[in-house]
Amino acid sequence: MADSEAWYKKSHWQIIIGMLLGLVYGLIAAAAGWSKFTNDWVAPFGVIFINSLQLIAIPLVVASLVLGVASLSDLKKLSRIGSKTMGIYIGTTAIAVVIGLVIVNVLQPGLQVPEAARTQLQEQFAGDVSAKEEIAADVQTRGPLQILIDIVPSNFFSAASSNRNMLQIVFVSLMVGIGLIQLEKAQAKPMIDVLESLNHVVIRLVDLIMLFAPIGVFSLIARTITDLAGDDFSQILQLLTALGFYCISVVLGLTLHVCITYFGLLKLVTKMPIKTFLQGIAPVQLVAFSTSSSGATLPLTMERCEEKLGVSEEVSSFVIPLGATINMDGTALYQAVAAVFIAQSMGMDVGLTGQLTIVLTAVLASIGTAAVPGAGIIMLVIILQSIGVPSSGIALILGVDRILDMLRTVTNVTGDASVAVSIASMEGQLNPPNLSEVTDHIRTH
Ligand code: DAS
Repeated sequence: MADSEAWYKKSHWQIIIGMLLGLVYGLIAAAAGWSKFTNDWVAPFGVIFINSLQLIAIPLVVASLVLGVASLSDLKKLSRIGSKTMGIYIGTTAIAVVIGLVIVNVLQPGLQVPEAARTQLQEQFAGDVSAKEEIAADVQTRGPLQILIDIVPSNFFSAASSNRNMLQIVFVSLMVGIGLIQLEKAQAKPMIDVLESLNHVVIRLVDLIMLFAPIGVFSLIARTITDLAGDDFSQILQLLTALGFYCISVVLGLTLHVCITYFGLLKLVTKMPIKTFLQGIAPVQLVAFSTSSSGATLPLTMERCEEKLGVSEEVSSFVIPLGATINMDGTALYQAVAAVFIAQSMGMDVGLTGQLTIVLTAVLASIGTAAVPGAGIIMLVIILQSIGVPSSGIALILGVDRILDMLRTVTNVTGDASVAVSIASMEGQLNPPNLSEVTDHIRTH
């Protein structure tokens, strides 16, 4: 883990430096009138980065969602623990999405985006927006249940041929995963082996794409600032203010979710003081923050839950790995906020149907999100496509994504740990070591 931790930490600073340099370059380019040079020689790298994120979304969904669902086959063995775990995981993720939607609809950070930027975004994504208009036009001529019909493709390959059919791809992946659960282990093994290998390849490709992130982020920020400042510099300040409101919305949502949902759950089903829980998982949260990877943090999450919080090995070894695979409340909440923020910044109204679609797709997407840095924004493509918002709109938020990735990963692992402690308590398998031992140990380490 040390190597990957060090690697992730290094990549954080590279992306943050790319973001700041993009801001500085954009301001200089705008003042020096380098707009054409920027569009010809800098902007393409941002487009390449966005395209690569959209490219990897489909294989990432198929591999990680099918495996995520197929991994539930263990539920049959541990049906009591399994069904409780799944119920709490799905429930807390749905609550996270609702908290995110409430905050982004109340604060409406996207409306802070200046008019010039809105126009620029709509022009920049004109192609995608026409797709949205096409879908909108269809909706007026179709029946009330057409949205359900559209989820079931008649041909998977035609569905996979376009990012616009993400819900169909999610549906087929779910069905394949459910089909695999029905098979005998020996029958399912060949396909699961292939999908596991594909999943490793895709996650490696995500890491490689993220290597390009500092350049991609630099290019996107540079182009946005240069184009914007063509009008006047106050637009830049307004756009940065809007992004600031967006970050505040995500952080507020994550904080509320941890305090309300997780602490509420612990209070409800365990006698463990919140302070003890936080002391027990503090190192886990630090590693999650520094790596942005639930996967890299997983071994430590299990160790701390077993040794410091008294979760039995049986519960910990089932609940926590499952959580790292399918339970990403921080990511789901962030995706709800980001999707509505991008829609607002383009002057698009998501509407109640769209918000309900976000709840469904964000919960499903969190099952399929890989536990690696940047996976959340790749899966955001699904949410945006499902509500007809141009997925290239992620260009707007990429500059601040890594900082939010660190925070949402902390929420993800905090959720896994709080559910593990709760399940252990419900199963009578929670034996917290003597509190003084815990505090003594922490004081001396
Ligand atoms: N970084 C992911 C994780 O490891 C979450 C995300 O990308 O949203 O949990």
